[in-house]
Amino acid sequence: MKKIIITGITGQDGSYMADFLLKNTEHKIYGMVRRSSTKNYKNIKHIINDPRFEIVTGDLSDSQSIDNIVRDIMPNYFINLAAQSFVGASWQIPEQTFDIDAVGVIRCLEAIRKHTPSCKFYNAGSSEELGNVDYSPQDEDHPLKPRSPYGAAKAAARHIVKVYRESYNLFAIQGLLYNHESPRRGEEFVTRKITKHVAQIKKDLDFGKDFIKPLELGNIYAKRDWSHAEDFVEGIWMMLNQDYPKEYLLASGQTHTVKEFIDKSFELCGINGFWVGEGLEEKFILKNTTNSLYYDHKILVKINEKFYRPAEVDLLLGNPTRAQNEMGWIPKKSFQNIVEEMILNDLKCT
Ligand code: NDP
Ligand code: GDR
Repeated sequence: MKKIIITGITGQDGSYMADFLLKNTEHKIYGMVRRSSTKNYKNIKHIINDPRFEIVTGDLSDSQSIDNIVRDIMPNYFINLAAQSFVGASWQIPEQTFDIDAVGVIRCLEAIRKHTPSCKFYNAGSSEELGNVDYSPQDEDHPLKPRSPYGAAKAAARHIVKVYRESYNLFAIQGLLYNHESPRRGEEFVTRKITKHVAQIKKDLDFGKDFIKPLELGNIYAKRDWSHAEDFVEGIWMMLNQDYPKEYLLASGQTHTVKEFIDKSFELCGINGFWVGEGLEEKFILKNTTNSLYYDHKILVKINEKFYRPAEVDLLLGNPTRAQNEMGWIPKKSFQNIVEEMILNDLKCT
């Protein structure tokens, strides 16, 4: 039985990674949580009593805690999925973002180098490192051109992972992962924000509520390459189990605007509407299909400047051919499957 440390266990990817490893391996999983006044174990409540799962306390901003955890556990794998992961917030808290997402990676690498250099290390890289892209679809050779403090921190982490790999002969890699979503996605990310709100609108309409609160968004013309998080944790495990450390790009190979995601969400809820206006005045309006004056021309979506970013990444589209051909990675879930699963989940929850 091998020992695996997963950081970011309470988040989307960390919790799916733990599910995948508990199901498909015999290994013992140590999920690292940081201290908080209220426990946020929603994504891991179903595994908390599994005898092969154990919670350990640490924080990527605290080198001593990382060092102690690695020294005490002596893991065979260290999967670092913890981060200040919200791009939009990285302009408000740039120092903290860099400390966790870049310097935090040095803290992990140092602990591994000192205590267990044979441990395989994975760090969560991001398409945000590519930022203002030169060409599409992007591949593993695309230059790093970040547009946010978050992207810059992940790009710095990529360099330091390479430096430790080459200097100390560590199995240390940083995958290049495009957007991936699921019902466990945090509620401020655009996909979950949309599915949660559209599900609420659906319920309000079904129950004949008078006031429908519009969904307020920023740049709905941004294009993203969306996949399902479950497909990606499998890809991460494949990357970690090669004979030699090699970094791959994981993506769906398709791109969609935020607006297309909104349209698909309403369509799946059976709500008809139409777009009017431009720029800050653009709106999605309910089409009256019930002949009821009551619902006519209700605004379902509108633009709010406050959700625009100081610098935007307009288009992301990844080419996953290398991961597919060389590792045999085959993603299972389509764009339609993802939106459907998230909408159904939010209809149950809201
Ligand atoms: P989430 O935001 O869902 O999870 C982030 C996790 O990091 C949470 O468990 C959070 O804990 C933890 N964390 C934050 N700060 C610290 C800290 N100082 N010390 C220890 N833990 C901390 O992110 P995802 O699961 O979506 O993403 C996983 C990783 O992949 C991240 O590194 C992200 O940047 C990267 N990534 C994600 C992509 C995506 O589309 N999802 C795409 C590309 C990269 P808490 O619950 O206490 O806040
Ligand atoms: P992203 O994800 O920045 O790609 O980072 P997010 O869902 O936050 O934004 C995607 C796009 O939608 C636009 N957008 C809005 N975004 C949010 N959050 N809220 C809004 O109201 C809104 N309106 C429009 C954004 O401007 C953007 O263009 C995610 C994170 O998981 C990162 O950790 C990860 O590294 C990258 O994906 C790949």
